[in-house]
Amino acid sequence: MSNMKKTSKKDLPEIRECHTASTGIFFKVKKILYSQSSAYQKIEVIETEDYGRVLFLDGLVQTTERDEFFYHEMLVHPALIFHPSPENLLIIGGGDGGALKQVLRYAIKHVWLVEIDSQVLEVSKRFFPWLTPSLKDKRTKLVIQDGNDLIQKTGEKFDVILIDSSDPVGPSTCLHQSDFYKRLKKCLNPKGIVASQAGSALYQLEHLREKNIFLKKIFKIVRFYTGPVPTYPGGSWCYVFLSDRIEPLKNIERDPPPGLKYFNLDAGKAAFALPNFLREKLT
Ligand code: AG3
Repeated sequence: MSNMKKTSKKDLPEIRECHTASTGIFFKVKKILYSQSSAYQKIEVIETEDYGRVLFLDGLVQTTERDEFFYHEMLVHPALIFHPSPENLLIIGGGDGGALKQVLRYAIKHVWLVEIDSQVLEVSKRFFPWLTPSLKDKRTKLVIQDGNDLIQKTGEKFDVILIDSSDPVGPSTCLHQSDFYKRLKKCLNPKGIVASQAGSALYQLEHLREKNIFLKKIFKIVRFYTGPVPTYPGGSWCYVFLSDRIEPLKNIERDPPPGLKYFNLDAGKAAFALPNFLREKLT
């Protein structure tokens, strides 16, 4: 959890996310731009020297101005370049608009963004305006609802579903559980792909191992991939690509769109090559 600490009178205060009882990341706070609790969580936006604006939810770093593209591009582009015809998409979470911005680079028909906390959307519009114009795109259907609830009730089928959740705590807890993925599968077209953020390669290894076990019971193809996110715990982040029909890397259906800062085909291929310690846990 983050906490503000005044180190000395001359120093700027610090905000930190603890990864364990003895490690974590801190940022010197140039300015507190926003700090309020919504019905679901504590929302903080801080202006920092090195990472620009940083969004915290319940003390966990979600989005920084400087490195959000590492995460959002890796979450979105693998699913979008390997799907044969992505037309109807769903993003669960992602109220900062970062994943949506990447999705809208493709000629898709519709994308639903389902965010549980309207206050996250409002805060993002105000403090991360370069991520949020996509909320106004004609193809975007914005729904303020619990994603878990929506997928139980909707009759809609999707080609690609992206899970842009937080850690398995607070409002995101259910988005990491087996029942959620079972329901998700019912909303997926036969050639559908789910890509989900899956957690820290270093600190959430046991959780990843368990996730792999239950996901393999639900989807025929379960492929974890990784990428760096400098401000997330451990710096090395995991994602999971799920499908019954589509094997990643087999058919590249389209080139990634121009103008990306992180993702390209080689970076995409490399991401699926797991280091030994992950391979051991996830096979
Ligand atoms: N979703 C993944 C955030 C996980 C970060 N965890 C942490 N800092 N402990 C990011 C949402 C941004 N769209």
